[in-house]
Amino acid sequence: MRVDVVTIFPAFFDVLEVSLLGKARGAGLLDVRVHDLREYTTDRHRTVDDTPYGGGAGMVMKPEPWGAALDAIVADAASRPTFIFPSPAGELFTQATARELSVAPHLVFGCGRYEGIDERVFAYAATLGDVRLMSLGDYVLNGGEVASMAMIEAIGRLIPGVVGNPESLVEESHEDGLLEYPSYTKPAAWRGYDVPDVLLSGHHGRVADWRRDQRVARTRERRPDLLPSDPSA
Ligand code: 6GU
Repeated sequence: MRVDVVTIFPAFFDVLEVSLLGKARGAGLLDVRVHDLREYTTDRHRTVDDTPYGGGAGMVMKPEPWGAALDAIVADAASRPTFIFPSPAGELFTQATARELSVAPHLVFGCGRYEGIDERVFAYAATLGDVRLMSLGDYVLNGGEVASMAMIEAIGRLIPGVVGNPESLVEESHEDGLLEYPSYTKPAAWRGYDVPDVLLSGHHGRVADWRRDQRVARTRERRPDLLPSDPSA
C-alpha cells in the first residue's frame, strides 16, 4: 500500500520509522511518503493560511498549496487515491473503516491545522479520487497529524504480513462488536492477585465460555452503546 501524507509538520511522522509499521516499511509492504505543505507555496514567507471570508476566529488553510501538493502526488500515482482529511467534523473512523481502507492501493492523508482547510480543496480532491473526512471521536485535536498517525497504524496493521500472527487480529476488541477478554500470564499468583482458576484448568471449552462471558460483561459495563439492545445507542 502507498500512503502519502501532506502536513506542515513532517517531523510528526518520524515515529513511523519505528515499531511494527517501521518493519512493514522495511519489508516493502507499506510505502509511506511525507510531504511538507510549505514546499508547495510560492511566496517568500511560505504562507499556508489566511483569514476566513465572513469573519470569525482563527485562520483557514489556503487552497493553492493544497492544490499543488495533491497534483504532485497524483502525478506519479498508479491509481486514483482515496483522500482522507482528518476532521472533528468528519464521519466516525471505526475498525470497519480501517478494514475497508486496508485493501486500498493508495491513501493520501491531508493534515489540516488552524480552523481547517478551505472547503474547495475537498471538491478539487474529489476530481482526483475518493474523498473521506474522518473523525476519531467526539473531542478536538489541534490538527490532523496525530489523527492521521492513529489511522495509519489502525489501517497498516491490517495489511497482510504486517502483524506477524494474523490470529491475533481476530479476537481483539471491535472486530466483532465486543470488547476484548482480560489476559493473564505467569506467575499465577502476584502480589495477592490470582489468575482466574478456569484459565489454569486446561479445559478449552470452559475457557472459551468464560472469555465470551467476560467480553459481554465488560462491553455491557464500559460500552453499552456497542450492544444491540442498548436503547441509548
Ligand atoms: Cl480526525 N482531527 C481533529 N483535529 N480533531 C479530532 C479528530 C480529527 N478526531 C477527533 N478530534
